Amino acid sequence: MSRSKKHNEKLKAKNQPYMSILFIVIVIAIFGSAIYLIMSKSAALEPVDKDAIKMTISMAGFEPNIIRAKAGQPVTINLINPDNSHHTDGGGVHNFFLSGGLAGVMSNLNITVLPESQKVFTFTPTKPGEYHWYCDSCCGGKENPGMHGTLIVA
Ligand SMILES: [Cu+2]
Repeated sequence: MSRSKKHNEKLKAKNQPYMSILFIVIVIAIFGSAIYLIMSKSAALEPVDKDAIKMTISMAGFEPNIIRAKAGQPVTINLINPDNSHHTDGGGVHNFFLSGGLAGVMSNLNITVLPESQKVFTFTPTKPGEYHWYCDSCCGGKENPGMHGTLIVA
């Protein structure tokens, strides 16, 4: 009996270094995956339309979040979403919602940009004034204070 107990303890001691190595490998795998997910978020997307206003939309909000335009002149925006689909809030999907009529445009602007992609769109505001746009996706959207912007039409 005591001999078998001794034998078991010997085995345990023998396996200890392997368990430590296994533990370290698992820790490295977990941290490696986490770092990969975080880094892949910042993958830079080059705008497809170099003449357009480059605007980034992410969990950090709109950048820039103020646009100046002249009434009657078209505005083209290259909207880039660098967020990946691993975001728990809305799956990295964002959008640009500007209520129609307010800026003199015929209908609502409702441009949805999927994770790690971009969209180019053009509209022509006709009435001078200050207009509000926001993100209307489930990232927090309108309720998220960072997900807003202002269009100033002169
Ligand atoms: Cu959003």
